[in-house]
Amino acid sequence: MELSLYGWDNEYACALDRACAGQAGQLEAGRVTASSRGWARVVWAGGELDAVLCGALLESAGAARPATGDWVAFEPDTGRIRAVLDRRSCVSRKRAGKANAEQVVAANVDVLFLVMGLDGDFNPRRLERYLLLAAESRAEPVVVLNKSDLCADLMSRLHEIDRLTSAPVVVMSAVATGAVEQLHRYVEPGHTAALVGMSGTGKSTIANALLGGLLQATFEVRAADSRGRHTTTSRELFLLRQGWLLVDTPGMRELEVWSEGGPVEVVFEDIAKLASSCRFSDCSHRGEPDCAVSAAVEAGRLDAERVANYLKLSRESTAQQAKRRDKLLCKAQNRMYRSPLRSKW
Ligand SMILES: Nc1nc2c(ncn2[C@@H]2O[C@H](COP(=O)(O)OP(=O)(O)OP(=O)(O)O)[C@@H](O)[C@H]2O)c(=O)[nH]1
Ligand SMILES: [Mg+2]
Ligand SMILES: [Zn+2]
Repeated sequence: MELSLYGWDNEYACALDRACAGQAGQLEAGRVTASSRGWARVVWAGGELDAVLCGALLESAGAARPATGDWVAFEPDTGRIRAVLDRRSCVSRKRAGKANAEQVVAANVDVLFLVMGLDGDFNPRRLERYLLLAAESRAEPVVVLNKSDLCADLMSRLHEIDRLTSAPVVVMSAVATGAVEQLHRYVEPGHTAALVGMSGTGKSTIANALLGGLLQATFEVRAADSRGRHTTTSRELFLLRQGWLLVDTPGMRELEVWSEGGPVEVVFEDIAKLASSCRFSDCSHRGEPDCAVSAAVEAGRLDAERVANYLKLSRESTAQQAKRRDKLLCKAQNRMYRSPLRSKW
């Protein structure tokens, strides 16, 4: 298997060198095409294998484990994964439920197709959330408005989306012959794209149309060498005939972005710009005097719902970071408490 087909380049080769430093024996590099709790399917120079996590990697939590799209260093003779190579980008969400934990949707993604239906699924506020997911991931977003055949007021919806992002917007009906071909222009050969969006927006329909006859062929190969529990995988990386790689992901019921902070202002650049002219630097844009954001809403230049969503996503991001800081502080305190130095104090 030629690894460059899967996106291998010099930067990853350097990452492999770093990962190999101090490791006994020869490690090989491979890319994860599917993964589950204790194993990962890996393509490498020697073909494809089901590799296993071991040691610290097996005990590590969520984000440290290999995810679909990751490059890993593994022992070819035992199939043990020793390290996950530094990620170039990482699409992450907050794990559903109460725990403040990161869940990696896909790693090393260059282009993120944000798929939204033009039917009842259409929701600009949700798209803002997905744009934040993209900004946090370091992948380039492309908005895919699917099911155009089910939409009566296409122009007004397009206008609404154009106002909230400068990302490219593709309109299509994935069930129409050849419609998905327009996606090829957004991804270079050797680059990786992922489809994300709510359940039922047509991600797998798009993936199948892109894969064409190849999906069936790929499936047959996998069926021949898969063993029971490994067959049902949630996220898989496919190599397309056009030379780029595609990850189809399961629809998300709820999406809370795993946020590092800054990108909220990137996604809501218009509001952030206005906010810099508010009288108070810590203006909450909720009725303070000389608030430039409220003034823009009153003048009809800015959508009040967009402002509300900006405030909501900012709050979520701040709360997440505070929880993470508390956790780190708590860990540091525990370490100090257990430290032998403490007895000397
Ligand atoms: N009318 C119409 N139906 C579509 C279009 N794209 C997909 N569908 C249909 O929408 C339904 C859901 O499509 P899927 O591709 O399974 O959706 P998904 O996003 O993969 O859903 P999850 O896997 O649950 O996240 C299927 O019945 C598709 O045939 C489209 O452009 N127009
Ligand atoms: Mg699907
Ligand atoms: Zn303000």
